[in-house]
Amino acid sequence: MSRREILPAAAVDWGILVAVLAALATGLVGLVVGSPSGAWVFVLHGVAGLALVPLLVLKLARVAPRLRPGRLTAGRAVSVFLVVVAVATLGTGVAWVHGATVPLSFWRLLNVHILFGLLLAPLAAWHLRSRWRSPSEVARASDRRTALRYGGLLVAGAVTWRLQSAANAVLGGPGRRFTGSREDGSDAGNAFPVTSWVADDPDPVDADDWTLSVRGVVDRSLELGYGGIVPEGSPGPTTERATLDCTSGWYAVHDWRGVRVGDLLDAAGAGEDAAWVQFRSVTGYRWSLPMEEARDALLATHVDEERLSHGHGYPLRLIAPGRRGFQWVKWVESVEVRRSRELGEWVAIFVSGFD
Ligand SMILES: Nc1nc2c(c(=O)[nH]1)N[C@H]1C(S)=C(S)[C@@H](COP(=O)(O)O)O[C@H]1N2
Ligand SMILES: [Mo]
Repeated sequence: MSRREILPAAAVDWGILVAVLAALATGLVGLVVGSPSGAWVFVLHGVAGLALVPLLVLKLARVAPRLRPGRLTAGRAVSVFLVVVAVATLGTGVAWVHGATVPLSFWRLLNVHILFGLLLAPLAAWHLRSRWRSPSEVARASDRRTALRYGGLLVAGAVTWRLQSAANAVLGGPGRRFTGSREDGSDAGNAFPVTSWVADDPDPVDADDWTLSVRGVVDRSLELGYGGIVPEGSPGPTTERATLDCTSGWYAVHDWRGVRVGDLLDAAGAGEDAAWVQFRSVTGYRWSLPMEEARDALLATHVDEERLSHGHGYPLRLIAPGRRGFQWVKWVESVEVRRSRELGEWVAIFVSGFD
């Protein structure tokens, strides 16, 4: 390590790689985390992102001389683009945390952040392919001072993250959950954001033409009309308070009223080897919950005593407490009891609605 270097070049590059991978992994996993036991995923995401700031500064200071216009090769142009995308990812992430909003009708700032983050991965992989440094190279170039400085960097990332959260709390604004989502429209009946994941936008469903079918691994399939979704002999309609938390960064708490899925499954006689329950929309959008969790879930007709509006899934939508919004299937027309999970639903949530 030369005396003017704060960290050896190889150690900076490895640090960047580790931080990018950690941020990418926690960013992706965070999209499906809905219960507070997973809050650490979001903390790690913030710390990894903040640790990238000083590392990128060190890296840019080192490579800046190579970037003079006369010396720009195609490879270097891609690297410059990579830097731009990395800065955009960090910038949108930090701006979003601090409550910035963008007037991009459909897209929220968080979606823009996710898009930049996803673009970063292939660019970084391309950038790496010719620049691979083995970990032993880093070990040779490092000493105790390097390790200490790295420790310092991580502590700085964690402290900055704490200060940011504290500043956020003091500056006020609508409350944020551990997922980072901001409150929007709680207890306001149907007056909360309508969000579809990608392209789902069906025509309004006519409840007179609609039925709910309960099928699959059951003793008897059921075909229920809108007026008959609460099985006879069951405890009756249930109201439950639950939080809808969308990955585009907002949440709302409501009292949802409807039928307990377990009551439907009892009426149909779910088989012994039934393990999953899949909820399917009229659009083909679908998601499954494990049996025990599905029994506790609700299929709602009402929100805060108002009948669900079309945008919110009339006539029937899934309420899956502790799950992120994209799993709360709207316009549900079938409940299928299954022995295994259908992996195709991971595709369906992206492509349903495209003809
Ligand atoms: N059929 C269907 N259900 C869906 C979606 C969709 O696109 N299609 N979007 C999901 C997403 S991403 C969220 S956050 C919630 C939003 O519910 P809301 O529009 O009532 O706010 O519905 C979920 N259910
Ligand atoms: Mo969502």
